[in-house]
Amino acid sequence: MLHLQNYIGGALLAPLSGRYLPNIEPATGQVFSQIPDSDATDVARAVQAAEAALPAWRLLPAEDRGRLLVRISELIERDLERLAQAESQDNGKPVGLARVVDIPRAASNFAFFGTAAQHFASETHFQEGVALNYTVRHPLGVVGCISPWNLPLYLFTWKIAPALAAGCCVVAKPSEITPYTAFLLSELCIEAGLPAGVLNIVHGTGPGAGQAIIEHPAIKAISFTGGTKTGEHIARTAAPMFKKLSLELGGKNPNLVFADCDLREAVQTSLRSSFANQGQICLCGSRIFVERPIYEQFKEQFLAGVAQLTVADPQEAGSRQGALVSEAHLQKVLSYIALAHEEGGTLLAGGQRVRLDGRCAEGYFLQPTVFEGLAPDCRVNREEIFGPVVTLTPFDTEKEALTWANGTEYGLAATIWTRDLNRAHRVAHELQSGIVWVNTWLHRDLRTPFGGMKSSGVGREGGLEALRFFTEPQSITVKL
Ligand code: TXE
Repeated sequence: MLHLQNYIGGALLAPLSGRYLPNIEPATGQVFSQIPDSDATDVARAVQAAEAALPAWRLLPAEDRGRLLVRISELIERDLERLAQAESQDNGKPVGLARVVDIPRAASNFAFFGTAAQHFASETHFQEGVALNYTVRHPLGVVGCISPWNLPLYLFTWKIAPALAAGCCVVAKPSEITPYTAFLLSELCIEAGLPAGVLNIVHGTGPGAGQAIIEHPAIKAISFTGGTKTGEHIARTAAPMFKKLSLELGGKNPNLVFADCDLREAVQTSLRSSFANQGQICLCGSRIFVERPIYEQFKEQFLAGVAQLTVADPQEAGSRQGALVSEAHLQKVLSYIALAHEEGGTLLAGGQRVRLDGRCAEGYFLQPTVFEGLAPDCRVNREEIFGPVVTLTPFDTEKEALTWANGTEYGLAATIWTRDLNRAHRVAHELQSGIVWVNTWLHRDLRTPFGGMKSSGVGREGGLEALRFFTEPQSITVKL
């Protein structure tokens, strides 16, 4: 059986304890690899390697640093098919999705920040004949990157690439539920000639390896994406040590469909924003509010689309819905379906676990599920489910839609469907969301600031924001 290894000091290493954890393929429910169950001793080794690599890495010209990152991007593109297969096997997502979203985006992350490294300059200003002020942005040093299981390589590289571009050395931990592509990335980094210790990848659990990263005194910053509860715990641990924190947490995103929208487009995109990656994307729009005059029409067309979403083996070309990531997560989502019934919802589609034949007989499949008739402030409409479950609710006024849209503790992303330009701007401005899409969804430009308001997180990733996060400004004043 495949045994993944840690990537520390440029080498692939077994965990010091010799302990491994089973890694399950969600589509089959079977163990397909073993991953290092690393602990604080492995993390300490990784930090030591990163500290040793830091003096040379931070002084390497940005052009050379950038070239190495672009080389990694090219190797990801070369191995796209192999990485897509690995991502699908490890996560349960349709391989077709990994091929067009996850892996190309991982390559873009390295290419984007590899080139950005050369364009990141700091400010200077002349103080009216008395002084010259300039700002130096020092790399923070050794930083920690911790990522989740839903978009494994995509989100892992979204943190690592800017940290490296900024001149930091990294100790990173992928989710223990989906570690495979992070391991394949370590092989590509060796092939690309990334200097030893610049990037270290330590596999293991949150309480084991993750906790050791957030507690380590030499790690100056933590960039984390994951659950809101874990984010709270990380903030409580790291803030008293004055570590810089970037936290990308949960969402309960509203999708506002106004009567004047392009209905066909709104329905088609809402199917994606509801069910892509089995609804396991923090940006998915799980609360769909539809203006009453088109409510029935939207519902009919939406349900017709849901009926076309074939739940199948993620390796099959026609699979539109793969497996959920784990049995535990499937049970969590099923508990919300039970709650939706208790809270008085009417089931319009799905609601049941799917048992497939053959190799997927033990897989974690669920029908795409739609409810209506739930109060906007009920638990199902306030708490993050993170699965293929959405609610439909009619609204009568813009004000009502906005009140409901903003009525959760989260504030990550929102979508507006309308042809009225004034309304689009007005509503976007009133939404308590870090990201607003008008007549589109998951339209990403890596230069834009990415992140949430309220309990959806702290800080922004993307573009120059990420490079600023991984650097510390120093102001120098020269008297004339
Ligand atoms: O995430 P965790 P889980 C949401 C979603 C999901 C819920 C829980 O609602 O149902 O979170 O998912 C590491 N110190 N999202 O439990 O635990 C962990 O090992 C340091 C939304 O799987 O937050 C993994 O690498 N690290 C989300 C990472 O944190 C710790 C994506 C995320 O895992 C740690 C995923 C600790 N003490 C889930 N404990 C999004 N915003 O996209 C855990 N980890």
